[in-house]
Amino acid sequence: MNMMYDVEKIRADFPILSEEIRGQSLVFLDSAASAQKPRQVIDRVSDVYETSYANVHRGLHYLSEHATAAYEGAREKIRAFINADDVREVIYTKGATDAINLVAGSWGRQNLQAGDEIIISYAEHHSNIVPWQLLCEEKGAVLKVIPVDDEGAFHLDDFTALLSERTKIVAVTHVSNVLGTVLPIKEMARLAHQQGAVIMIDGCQGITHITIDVQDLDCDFYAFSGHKLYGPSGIGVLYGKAHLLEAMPPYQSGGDMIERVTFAKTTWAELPHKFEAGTPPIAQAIGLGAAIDYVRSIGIAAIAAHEQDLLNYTTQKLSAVDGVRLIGTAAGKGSVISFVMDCAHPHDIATIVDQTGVAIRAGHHCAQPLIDRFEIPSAARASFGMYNTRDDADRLVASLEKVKEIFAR
Ligand code: 7TS
Repeated sequence: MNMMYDVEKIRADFPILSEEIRGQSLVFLDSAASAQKPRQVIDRVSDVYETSYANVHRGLHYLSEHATAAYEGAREKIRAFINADDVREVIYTKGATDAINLVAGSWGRQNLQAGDEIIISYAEHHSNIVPWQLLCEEKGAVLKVIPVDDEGAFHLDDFTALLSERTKIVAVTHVSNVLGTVLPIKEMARLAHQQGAVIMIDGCQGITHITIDVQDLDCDFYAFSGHKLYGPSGIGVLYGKAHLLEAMPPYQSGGDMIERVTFAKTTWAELPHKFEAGTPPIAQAIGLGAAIDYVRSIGIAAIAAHEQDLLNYTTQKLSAVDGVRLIGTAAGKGSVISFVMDCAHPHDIATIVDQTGVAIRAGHHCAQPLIDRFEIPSAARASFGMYNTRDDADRLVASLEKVKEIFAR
């Protein structure tokens, strides 16, 4: 354990962690679905509404100028956080799903033709499968899927075998939300570019545990949601290389994304506004800026090291529980643990551990093809955030013993 990492101090920043759930202290092991929020984010959002709220980019009055500065200031924080070259490359979206749909709906519609190929991986969330399927249907393009082995690992030669001169875009997750597997995206970007394809990374589970440098990765697009990064829901980000975004048509249209409208012809606003039609999630964007400040004050590397410790500890403990099978054991994996038990369905597991105040996720995790691949009905999943402790892991393991007792009866 890292002695410098003061998890109790961090926990004190998250008001919900002192709530009692079913009469017991909360053990929150579902941060991969959505993370809890620190006081610093909650306060920043209320502060916007209490002292400085107005619509952005429109008004010439004090409050609007103030809100615009904070909203655009948050964009700069995001730029620095992912080391984008230019703040115009940071597009606010509703979330990762919205960001991926933007790439498919704008770049995809513009650049794909019948017979072209899109490569995804077996471990994609539905939000990085279905938009590409719809695009394939519309364009007569073909979806190719990188296989995964029984440990949950991906192999670069399987990827290169799928790459061809017909590949137009590679759209893969950075980290699997079910297996925890980290994909070698920097190498994949290099290989995709060699074939003249672009690469989009679904960074939902990467941004929270890995220091992201989009220039070093040389990815063309990187998408993530604010709510998994300890920020508000309803806000997300699409990073895109400026020259690609500049050449892309608008995705949605309306106010704020125009330069000049006449009934005869309309021209578009400059980046990033071209892709931000309508009144945006103002307080949410500012809240995401506060979340990034908070995360940076602790440090992604320190958070990741803490979570790795929990992952190793919990993996060891869970492996020792009779009848537990772990799903996803690839080397270097991130801090989610999916599992099934001989004695109980994952939904029953989640319901019973919930009775003891322990929140885990169960189901297909919006990754049905992956669940089918492992020939399981669904999976239970514990996922860690910066505020979890070994004690949380012990509470989970103790609850699983209870599951066994109940189903052994
Ligand atoms: N991509 C990945 C890898 C995800 O884990 C998720 C959400 C999404 C995309 C979609 O994000 P959204 O914010 O646009 O909805 N993952 C999960 C999960 O694992 N459990 O609940 C949601």
